[in-house]
Amino acid sequence: MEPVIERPLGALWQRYRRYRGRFALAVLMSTVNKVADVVPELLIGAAVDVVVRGSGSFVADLLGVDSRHSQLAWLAAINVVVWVVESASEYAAAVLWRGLSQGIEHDLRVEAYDHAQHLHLGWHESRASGSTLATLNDDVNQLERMLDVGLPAILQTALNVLLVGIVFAIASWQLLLYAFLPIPVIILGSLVFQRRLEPLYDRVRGAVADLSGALSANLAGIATIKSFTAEERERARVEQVSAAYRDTNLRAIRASAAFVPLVRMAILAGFTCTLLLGGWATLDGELELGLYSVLVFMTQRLLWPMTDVAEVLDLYQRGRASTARILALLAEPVTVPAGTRALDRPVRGRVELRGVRAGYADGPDVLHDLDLVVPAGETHAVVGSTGAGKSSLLRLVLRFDDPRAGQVLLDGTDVRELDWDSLRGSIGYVAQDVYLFSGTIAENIAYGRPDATPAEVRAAAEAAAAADFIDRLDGGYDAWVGERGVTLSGGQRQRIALARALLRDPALLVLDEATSAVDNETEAAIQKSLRRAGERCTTIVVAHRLSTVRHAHRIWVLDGGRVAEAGTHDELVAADGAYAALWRVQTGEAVA
Ligand code: TTP
Ligand code: MG
Repeated sequence: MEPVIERPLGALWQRYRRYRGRFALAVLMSTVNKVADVVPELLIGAAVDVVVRGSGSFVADLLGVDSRHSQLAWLAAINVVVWVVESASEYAAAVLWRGLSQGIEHDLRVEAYDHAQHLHLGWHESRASGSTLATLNDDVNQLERMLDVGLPAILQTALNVLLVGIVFAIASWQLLLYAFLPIPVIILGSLVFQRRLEPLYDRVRGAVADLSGALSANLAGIATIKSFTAEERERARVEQVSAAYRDTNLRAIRASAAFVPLVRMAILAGFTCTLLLGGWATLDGELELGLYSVLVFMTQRLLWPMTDVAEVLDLYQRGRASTARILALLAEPVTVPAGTRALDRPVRGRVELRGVRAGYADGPDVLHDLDLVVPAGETHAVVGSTGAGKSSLLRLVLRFDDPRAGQVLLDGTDVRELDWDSLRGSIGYVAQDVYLFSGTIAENIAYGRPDATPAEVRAAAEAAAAADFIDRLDGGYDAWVGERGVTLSGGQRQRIALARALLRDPALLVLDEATSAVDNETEAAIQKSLRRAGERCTTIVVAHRLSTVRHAHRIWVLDGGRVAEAGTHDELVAADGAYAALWRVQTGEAVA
């Protein structure tokens, strides 16, 4: 269940106190800008007033200047100053708002990413692929648009209403009423529209997700599509998903496009009232001509920006929803938190499982009441049929998951009490599905020890029987490895991963099918160097190929999440149990 954020924008406001000063400054600059923006219209009215009334004009009263020419000169000078202020404040406001939104966007993205990478593996595995990415990427961008475009627009519209309202109120209460009549209608209409559009936009967002999901899944599986000559079928499928997106989008656009004409009608009503009733009042001598012209201009300025209200509300709502999603990610509890104890150095690597019961999410137990000890310095193997729980066992040692019952101990301390450096920092791990980063071979090998010297990187590569093929690569250790290691063969990838684990010189080496993809000869070479490495560290090896594990100090045979038997290779063969049967099949002495 995702945490629910009740008031996302309030929560954002609380979270980013440090931006409040900059926010206040941006609001101030927008306000100055808006005021300076309104003044030229007042100046037009004043100019008309000067021409019509001469020495009795408003300007004459204010400045005590009689001549019309110098009155107009004064107005022109004021106008220049106001324009300069307007331009300068416009620039300052743009820079401030942009900086504010970029800053918050950056902080939030980095914080959310960092939080996500501390959430436990099961959390990531249980979410639809891409949805975390969507939050870190699309939602953060959406928030930026709200802060950068939406918020200043809301502020400007509000200021507009306020300033124009003041001018109208001074001029005539009646006209204020007429000119402002459309505003509640427009706002109410926007809200109603928003409510009607919301489900349509939801469907559009759903269709976008479907479309990008289909596209990325197909591109990832392009080799499979080709091998089954399924291009036609996939084209039809993408066409269908894309058509669904087009249609939902069209529906939303049709509905939303009706809004602007409606707003225009409301504006027309307000404008006509001001034009006509204001004009009549001027003719009757109740309103100065200068003021009348100001009011007509002002009605325009007041009402036209209102056509954007729906769009701004839309931005606001999307921004709000995105903020809620990002904050929900940030509020996700860390269920596998690091302990605080450090192990005594050097770490010896003794592993013990005591009565361990474990499983995934809400699923059944996959490990049942498991007891297992790997004394420091020994090499133990875990074998068993596929799905027996071998990888699950290793995941517990690395504490990717916590057991449902029982304890996992490293050097006699419960792994839940250890800090990450003591636990994972002592382990060299090669996962069953090797992951390489895009970068050079040397960078990949040195991933766990970025300060390693080239000589150390080379030694690790040699220990993993990778040095020969790396030397033959174009560029050697500087050869580029593509995303997920695409430029290398399966066996080459495994050996890079093994070198990466060995370079850390770990107290505990954990290998999950680490040599399953290399040929027998290379495997024998790796075995030899592993035995040398194994003199310094404890090793747990999972393998299907039993020749890989026959020299282990002890072999644990798992069956259905339980230890079926355990012993040395010779003991197990002599016991003539499950292991012996497997051994006979693999050596060709028996047919399964
Ligand atoms: P594993 O521990 O992955 O089995 P294994 O490593 O022994 O198998 P293989 O030789 O093929 O590598 O899985 C044990 C059970 O746990 C299996 O029924 C699948 C289940 N499981 C999950 O439900 N979620 C997971 O993330 C994993 C890794 C396994
Ligand atoms: Mg496995």
